[in-house]
Amino acid sequence: LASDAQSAFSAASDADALEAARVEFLGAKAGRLKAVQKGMGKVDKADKPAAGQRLNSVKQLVEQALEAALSQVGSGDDEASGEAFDITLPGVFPRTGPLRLGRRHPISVTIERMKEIMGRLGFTAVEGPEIEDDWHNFEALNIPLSHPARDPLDNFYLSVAQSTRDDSSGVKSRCDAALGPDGKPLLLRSQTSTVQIRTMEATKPPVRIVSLGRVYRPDTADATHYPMFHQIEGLCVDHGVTMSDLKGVLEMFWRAYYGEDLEVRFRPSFFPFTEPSVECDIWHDGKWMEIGGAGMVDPNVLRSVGYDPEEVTGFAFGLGVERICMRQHQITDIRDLYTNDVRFLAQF
Ligand code: FA5
Repeated sequence: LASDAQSAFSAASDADALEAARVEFLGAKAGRLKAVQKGMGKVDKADKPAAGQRLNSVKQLVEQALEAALSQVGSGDDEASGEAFDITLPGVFPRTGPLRLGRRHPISVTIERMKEIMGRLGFTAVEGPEIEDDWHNFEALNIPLSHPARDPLDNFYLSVAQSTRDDSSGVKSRCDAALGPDGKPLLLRSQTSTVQIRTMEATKPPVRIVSLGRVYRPDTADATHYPMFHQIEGLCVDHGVTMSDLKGVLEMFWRAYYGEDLEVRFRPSFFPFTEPSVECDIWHDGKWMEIGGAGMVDPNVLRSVGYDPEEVTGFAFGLGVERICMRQHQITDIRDLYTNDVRFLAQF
């Protein structure tokens, strides 16, 4: 087998022929060496170590012969034959196959694009933590203790698991709620509105920020829902900010993002942290798809961060990044974005 391989490799006059010979002898599925390897199962137990050693040394010989032939083909006789070497030809990778370039995930591209557009509208990008405390996810956002949004069924609360060994009864495990410095439960943030609070606590008005990041909810996955998704949050607080500023900014954002006039509708809605509140839908796949909420920042929220609602007013919005990306690329199922099938992802 080794001498067959040596003759085949040295007879190969170009890279294609050498690759064909490599597949014949070293191919991972149907190579001749593989066939011998498969036959090892039938060898008597007593003969196995010797047969294994023999197989390894044959494999080494075949690989060395390939190496030598590769350097021959690689060194190329182009100069000798007078042919010019064309550096624009695709590379030949006899053993690995062509190397494929990776690309950025459509959600990452969407996020960068949104940041850039909002930046042009004067909004600075800021970030906030994904593990949040009760104050920033609920309390400061005017979400009282009794509000259903705090329900453990609607949030991923964190817990700390502890195992202790005790002489009489062995290992004991217990699971306790993970608590923040205020003694209240910590959770994975369920909305990026938390960043509104963190920003206002740290800065005096005027404020004009945008925040893009992951949020988590125990929603059952379907065509438009996923338990982890991204939101884009916008906040603008200043003297005399009105609802028409909100509509104007959102309309400019749509137009810049989609490069067209979009069918958008605003519906009256309710959020504890905005008053009045609206829900925003866009026309997608033959029906209205909800993409986010918005409204005028509730005076209680302004007070909770030490702002005076008599002095300043503000608007805020929070939109689902996946849904905006789906509308752009005509993606009909959000789950496709997270199955990590490269055949799907390579299309963007
Ligand atoms: C909120 O999260 C509010 N914080 C938005 C807001 C911000 C209102 C500021 C007012 C002022 P809502 O729960 O409706 O709102 O979520 C906003 C958007 O996130 C939805 O419209 C939808 O586009 C997206 N979304 C919600 N749940 C999911 C999910 N499970 N999977 C994918 N996208 C989702």
